[in-house]
Amino acid sequence: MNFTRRRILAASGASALAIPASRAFAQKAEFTYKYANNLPVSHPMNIRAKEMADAIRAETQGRVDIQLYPNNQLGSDTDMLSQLRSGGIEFFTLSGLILSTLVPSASISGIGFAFNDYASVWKAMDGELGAFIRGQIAKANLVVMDKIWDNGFRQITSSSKPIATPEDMKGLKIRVPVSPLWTSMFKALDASPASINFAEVYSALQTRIVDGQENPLAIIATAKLYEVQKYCSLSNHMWDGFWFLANKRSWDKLPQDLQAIVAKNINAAGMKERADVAELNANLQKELAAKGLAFNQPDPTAFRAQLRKAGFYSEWKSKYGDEAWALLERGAGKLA
Ligand code: X2X
Repeated sequence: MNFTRRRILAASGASALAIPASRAFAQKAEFTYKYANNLPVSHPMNIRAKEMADAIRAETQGRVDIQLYPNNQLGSDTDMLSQLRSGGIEFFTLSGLILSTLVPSASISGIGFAFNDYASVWKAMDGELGAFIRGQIAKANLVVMDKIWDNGFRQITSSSKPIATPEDMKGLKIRVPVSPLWTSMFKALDASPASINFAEVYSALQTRIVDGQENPLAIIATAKLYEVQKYCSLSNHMWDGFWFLANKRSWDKLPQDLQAIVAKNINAAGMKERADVAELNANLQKELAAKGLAFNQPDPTAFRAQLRKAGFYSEWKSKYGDEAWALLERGAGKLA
């Protein structure tokens, strides 16, 4: 077993990542910045972010101290996005799809069944499509790091029935994150999507406000969603990633040499997080099955055909515009 999986299994509660007061740098930091996110402390995002914060503290001789606030401690994604914009927090990682509530084209990477594998994801997101999206994010007055962090290919879980064909989606009460693209996609599949922030997902499933949700295996495992779900359909229906964002005023306060150290370490941590998540998503099925989740592997062709029939691709192509859509298809192949 690799080290990430061992740590995820060993980690329990916030104590696993409690940050000890840094004794190495007794003086108060010049820049004490908050980094907040929505994921459990045991997810590779928080494991790598903690290493990253330590490395930044060391490399800046204690001048920059990034403090982690994982697991929606500071509120839901919606709350954290407004805190980021107002300067209440300095750093935040957010799915491009949720960011699209502010930067509409940021959801384009989540179009259903666009990417077949990680090779095409990274080629697009580290290439022209990613550069285009980052340009749009910058226009919204936010700073975004070059390397997007991985969330993964998403899978559908439910407490009521296995999802094998598009017909099984009919009327399924399924939680989706707060994003027009997500709602549109699951409506096109004839499901009944409910927009709910991740902070509320476990309890929404537990109390049966919704029957299902969709997320990569690394999140189903670390957020313990398997405790409140029975079936998992390996639909790989979309890829999702987290942009590492900064408040512009706070970022501009950092002298250039410190900006360079911070950006370098954030991007390097993101690359490690990508490797961790890809490995987890490839290997967690057995562990989750042992915990009682029943897996099935649907044929994606029928789902894609249903989306096409419902007009999903042509609708979103006209929303994003030809330029952005061409960049997506350059990485993903012909969609609409
Ligand atoms: O809200 C979700 O489902 C999550 C954790 O995958 C995102 O942040 C998009």
